[in-house]
Amino acid sequence: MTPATASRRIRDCVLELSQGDITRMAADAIVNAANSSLMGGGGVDGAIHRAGGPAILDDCRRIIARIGALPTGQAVATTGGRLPARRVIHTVGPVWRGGGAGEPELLAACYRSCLRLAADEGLDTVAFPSISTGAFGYPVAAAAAIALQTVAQCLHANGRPRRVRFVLFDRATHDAYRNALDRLPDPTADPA
Ligand code: AR6
Repeated sequence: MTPATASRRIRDCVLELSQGDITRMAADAIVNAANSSLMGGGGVDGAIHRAGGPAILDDCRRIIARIGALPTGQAVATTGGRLPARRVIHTVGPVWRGGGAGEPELLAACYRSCLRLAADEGLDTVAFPSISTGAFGYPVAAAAAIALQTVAQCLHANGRPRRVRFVLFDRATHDAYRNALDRLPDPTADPA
């Protein structure tokens, strides 16, 4: 596995960053930044379906037949198909509409939903892309701060999964997450 470029220990867990292609990650689960249809798309969604093969879409079709559509902020899990990851956790990030339409809360809900599902399935290592900062237009510095704070709070509260890695595709996104990690408040500190 590619070495992490930065990391933070929280309880017995590790929160870490790397730059690269999430479809190559041999984690228990990788997260997909999907849309409510779960029928695939561009960006990381397209890459995951291409690399993982049709078994992922078959599972998505069964889920959509049951629930209709996946609401923003929620998450479901499918097989990883041919991916090195065993499972794919699909979540739907908010479309950026200027910040006044509940986007921060919905983005945080994505990360919480994915980590809750991972804990329910007993998955120890989870890799996230930068949800919503591509086609959905969420400004990356703001998204990075929410992503890392939310994951850090979950790890502090639950002590699992043991390892959470953000796999950031491009240099600018990686550097925004690196800055946000450097500024991450201590999750054990009392709020002022
Ligand atoms: N590995 C890691 N990150 C990637 C990869 C990859 N292989 N490919 C792209 N990214 P986006 P969104 C990064 O657009 O904004 C889709 O069509 C990308 O550079 O994939 O949540 C869905 O079907 C960016 O930093 O997701 C939805 O309709 C980040 O992943 C919609 O786009 C997220 O970009 C979701 O938009």
